Amino acid sequence: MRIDVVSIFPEYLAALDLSLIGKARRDGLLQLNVHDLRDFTADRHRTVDDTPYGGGAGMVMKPEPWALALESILDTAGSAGREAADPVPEAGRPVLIVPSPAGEVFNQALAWELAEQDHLVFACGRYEGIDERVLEWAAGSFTVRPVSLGDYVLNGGEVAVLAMVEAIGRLLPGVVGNPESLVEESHADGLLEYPVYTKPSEWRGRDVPNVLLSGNHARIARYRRDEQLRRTAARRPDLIEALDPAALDKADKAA
Ligand code: 6GU
Repeated sequence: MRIDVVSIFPEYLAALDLSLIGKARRDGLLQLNVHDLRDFTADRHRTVDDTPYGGGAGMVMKPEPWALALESILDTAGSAGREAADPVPEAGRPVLIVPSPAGEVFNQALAWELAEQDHLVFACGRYEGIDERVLEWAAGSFTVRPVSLGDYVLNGGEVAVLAMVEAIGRLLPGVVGNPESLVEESHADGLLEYPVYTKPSEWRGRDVPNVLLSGNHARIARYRRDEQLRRTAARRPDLIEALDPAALDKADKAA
């Protein structure tokens, strides 16, 4: 997969050199390019923002640097054998993800969907956001998706991109050593994960639940499933409401 990130703070994205995602890059599973939006300005001050039409607080990102940055990415994108004037079929277009508290909410299902794409481009806005015409214009060559991490406000898209690239990157084939861990984890089955314990079996007066020491795999699986349901009902009742009744077994329903 190829990922491009455009930001006025490219240093923010340095964390993507670390850990699992950094290794995926070095292994060639993920090609990640970070671009400085100011490299696409033409004035002495490298200006990327201006005051909003209609008034109001804060500044808005100017459209032209964004268009030049996105065009330079398209120029180097997988258009092998295609003439520049040819329309790009919808399915083969890069996806332009615009982090914004006004976007659709990012979740595990969207992470899986984006992990199946060939090319993602993240446009990190700052201030009050990017001139809306950039998104309209970009829809001619990208599938444009404004995406939010949740109902709170960050100062810019960079931290959201770190979260999304990590969530997406770990789903790429070969990135996580044991793919089984992707199937068992939180949200894969619509429930939160069960609690986990390691040695020692008694620690500061607290015992590991006895069933986990029993060696009885059926009882352990039942205990874990019950804990998932209990936790999810307590912390995320919205997830219980959203469960497909067919996903519940007989013992679940009794609980
Ligand atoms: Cl994706 N961007 C910004 N600026 N704020 C957010 C967000 C994204 N998600 C939640 N708050």
